[in-house]
Amino acid sequence: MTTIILRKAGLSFLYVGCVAFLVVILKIDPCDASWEQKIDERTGLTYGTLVKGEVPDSAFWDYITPQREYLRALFGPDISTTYELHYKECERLDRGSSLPEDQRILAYKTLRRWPDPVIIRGKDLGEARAAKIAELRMFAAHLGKFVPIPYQVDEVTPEGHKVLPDGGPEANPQDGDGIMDGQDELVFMAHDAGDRVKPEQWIQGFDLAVEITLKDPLDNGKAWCYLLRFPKDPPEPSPLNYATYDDRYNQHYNFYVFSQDQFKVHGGKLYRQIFNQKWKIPDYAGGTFTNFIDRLKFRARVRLFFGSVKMTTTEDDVSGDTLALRDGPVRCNRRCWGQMILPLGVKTPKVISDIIGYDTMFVCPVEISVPVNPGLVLTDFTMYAGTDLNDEAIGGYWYNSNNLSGFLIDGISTPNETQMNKDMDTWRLVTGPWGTMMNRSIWDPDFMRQAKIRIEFIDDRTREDPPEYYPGQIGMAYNYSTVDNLKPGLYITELDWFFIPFFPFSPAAGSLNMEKVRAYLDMYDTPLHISVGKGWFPNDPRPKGYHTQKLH
Ligand SMILES: [Ca+2]
Ligand SMILES: [Ca+2]
Ligand SMILES: [Ca+2]
Ligand SMILES: [Ca+2]
Repeated sequence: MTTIILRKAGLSFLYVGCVAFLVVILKIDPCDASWEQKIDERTGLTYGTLVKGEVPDSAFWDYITPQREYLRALFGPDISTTYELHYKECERLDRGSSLPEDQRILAYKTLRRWPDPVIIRGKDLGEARAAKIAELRMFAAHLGKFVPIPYQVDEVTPEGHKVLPDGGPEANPQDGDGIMDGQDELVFMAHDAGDRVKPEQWIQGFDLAVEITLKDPLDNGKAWCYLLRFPKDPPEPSPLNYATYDDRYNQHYNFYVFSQDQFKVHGGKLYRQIFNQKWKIPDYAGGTFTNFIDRLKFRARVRLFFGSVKMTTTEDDVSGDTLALRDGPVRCNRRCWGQMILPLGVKTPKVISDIIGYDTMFVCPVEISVPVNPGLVLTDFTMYAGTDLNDEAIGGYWYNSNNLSGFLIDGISTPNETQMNKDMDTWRLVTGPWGTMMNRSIWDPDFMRQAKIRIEFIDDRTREDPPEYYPGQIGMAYNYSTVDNLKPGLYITELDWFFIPFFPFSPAAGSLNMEKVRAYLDMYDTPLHISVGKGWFPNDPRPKGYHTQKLH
């Protein structure tokens, strides 16, 4: 019976786990209300307030404001974001300035890539391999200044486990050795690379310099940055912090997007779940800082014993919280657990998943390990996962790779919408004055072979889909998967949320800026080339989870 063991799997597979333990089928009863007045020590708010999502967001501004002030102080009043810095450098290229006036600049940055994180393993770092991580710093030349850039080294154990040292009950700082080993990862953003210079003309005190060159294979644009080692008194690193997690309010702060995740109470206990209930995009990223979603929905219908037993579960039936964190300046890896709460106290195995935030995106490797075929019990399961929007999204447009003319989000279903092409898409996107959210799913080919997946778009406020904060479905797009029998094996799928800054919204269907969409697809499909002196190797920007870290 209990033959499915879900280890380190991701969100959407949470529901598979319930099958294994389904011995009793009852309607799940919401907790009694006595918990509502209980006070959460970390916020001073009542459980009732937190569960309703009435959570302040001012800490986001405490996080972002000093960073924008730092950039203004460094580069002048018209640059308060890395986006403005990047496009100022791109404008320089558009003007055709190719000969730097400053003799110390050997070549201008010509790389136009914006979203890509750059991930280089220690084994590829030349002389910096085996360096003490604490002695390393990264710099780049921007607008005539040699400045520290955000970077982090994420250590990995020789067995392939991530070191997540920055908090949570399963933090494992003892597993890192402080040395840049072959499997450790140096991480920074491509947009932070700059002009080519000789570091010794700009800064003193280092005894080792590794010049890292990035090249876009599509247009040969290049940019450079420098990994320097300071045996004594290394200079202050950059104060920029592109992604972080605030456990008090269960909020993710990324430079270009704010996320509020759900609180949930099960059995009188408060959990900080990983399901989003608010996305807000600030004005300096092209949004209005208005929440445009109802919630992230992960739902499953399971049929057991040749269809004689049916059960529906939702994201509300899940307990879960943070296990461990690696909260660096460039990315924040939050490892969470989740568990279905079933009637009579029956619990499914814990599912573990990594959510990795960067400045404009969240990437989530979804891993499922099925050691034994559950077919004896499970007849089939249907799973749908997607984001329902709210009234603020009305007036926006929805697009995907198979429906490029787009649909108006107005809570009213049209024949065009119901008869759309429902084939699997490679990306989808919602955009409005409040900002832009693009999703990409990269499915495990072995899962794809066994599942029937189609894409649904429901924009109909009369079709309620509880539980939800706002009754009715508004611009709700989701994957609808049906699986009869899942063969034993490890399945790895990636779910991504991209928040494209200043995606030009115009209130007309079909006016999609494909260049900005493609930039986020190119990140994985045409990865940057990297050199640290001799030869080129490809960037490896895709996120790794628990198993994928080991497989690489
Ligand atoms: Ca190490
Ligand atoms: Ca951080
Ligand atoms: Ca519509
Ligand atoms: Ca709704």
